[in-house]
Amino acid sequence: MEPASGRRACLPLVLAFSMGVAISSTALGQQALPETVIVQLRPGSDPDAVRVVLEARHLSAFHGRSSDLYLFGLPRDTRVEEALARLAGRAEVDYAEPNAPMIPVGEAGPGGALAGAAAPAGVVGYGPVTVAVIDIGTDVDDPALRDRILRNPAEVDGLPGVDDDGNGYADDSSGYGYDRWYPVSEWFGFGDHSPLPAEGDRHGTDAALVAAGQASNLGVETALSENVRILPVRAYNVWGAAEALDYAVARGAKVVNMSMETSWPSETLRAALVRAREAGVLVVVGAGNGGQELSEAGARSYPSSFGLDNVVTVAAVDSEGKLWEGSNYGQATVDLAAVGVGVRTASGTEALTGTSYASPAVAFHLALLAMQHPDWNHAQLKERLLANARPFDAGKGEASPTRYGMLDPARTLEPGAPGYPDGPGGRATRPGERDVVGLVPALGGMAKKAELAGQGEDR
Ligand SMILES: [Ca+2]
Repeated sequence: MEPASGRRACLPLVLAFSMGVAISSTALGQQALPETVIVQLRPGSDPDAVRVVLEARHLSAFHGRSSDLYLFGLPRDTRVEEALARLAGRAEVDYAEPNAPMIPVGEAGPGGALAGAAAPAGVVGYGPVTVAVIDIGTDVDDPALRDRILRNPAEVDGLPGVDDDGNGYADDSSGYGYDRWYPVSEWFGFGDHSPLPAEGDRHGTDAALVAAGQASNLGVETALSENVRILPVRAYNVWGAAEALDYAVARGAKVVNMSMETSWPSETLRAALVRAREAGVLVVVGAGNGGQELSEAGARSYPSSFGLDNVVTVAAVDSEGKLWEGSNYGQATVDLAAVGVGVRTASGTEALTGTSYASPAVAFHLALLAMQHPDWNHAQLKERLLANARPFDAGKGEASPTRYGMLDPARTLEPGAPGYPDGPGGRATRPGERDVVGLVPALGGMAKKAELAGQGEDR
């Protein structure tokens, strides 16, 4: 859990300049953007009634699968707490809450050795499977990633500013994005719906590279990673993250990675996670980098602490299988651990450490499982994943830092492994399908992967 850095504080300036918007930094500084509150109205209630109570100047209806959900922009002199107090007990309000920031599960400095393990033989399956990466921005043109991005052909060939495929989102050719001030930015006319990151910010790109199988902490080498499709969606607050979840489900994501967290138990976010569950979608989240126990009595981090059964919470261990000292842990809400120390991606230059990179490793393995078992839902995939976790060293003098242990990649993907049983349509190992899924010989390691990624530029 990293505090907002000086770099983030500079973002308004960066955005204004990068978008060519005619707002000087001074003007933007003086023009304080309004604080916002989320209000779920009871059915049939009039949002204007709430607008009057709050003296709100702006409102937005939720752009996803939820009715009667609105975001109100408050007058400059109204604090969020005061607005929520005004709404307490009103008949038309189901709930009201802050539009809390979602922040990346922070990364720590370099350290640790590269993880490595033999590839399991004969892992074949159908593809592709889509993994949505909800984060603070992803470079969809990264050389090692761009061939793995889920494209939207109608938008790729479409017109700027037009929703060419009629899915409700204009220009979503390579994912979608909600900017830091969304939807306030829409009110002021500088909203940006690209999935791209702020310049120099690699958090989402690196998470996406891990989820795409382009990293050193996965424990397996399989050409099936080419069948993982990454759908990047950018979000910075719970309103944006909730819309991002609905968007990911609508685009057919089977697995979602969120290396993000909020300290606020947002009902808006929880409801979107429940809608993902109804669609059979698993959401993998980092446990957080506070080095704390997440428990009923202790620290909370959401989505982890909601306790939803379609959420998989991941702690970080080093390549020796020892809990990383900065990782949050806890039997109550942390499901398993994966390698998240000294992670190298195919196009990054630094070794990365944090639960941000352990989480997408699990998302990657869930995508491979989903290829093997295309008819499995979130519960079946999760059961197989957790049944094959193995014990590991807590390093804190405690029995077990997670509920189920740590990811065992090869065992999890083994046909007939413990957990939800292979069904008649579950295992996709049949002669002749190698051509269908475009298998190539397993790659030899990170150097080879980087080489391949470089070649990809010419394809
Ligand atoms: Ca569209």
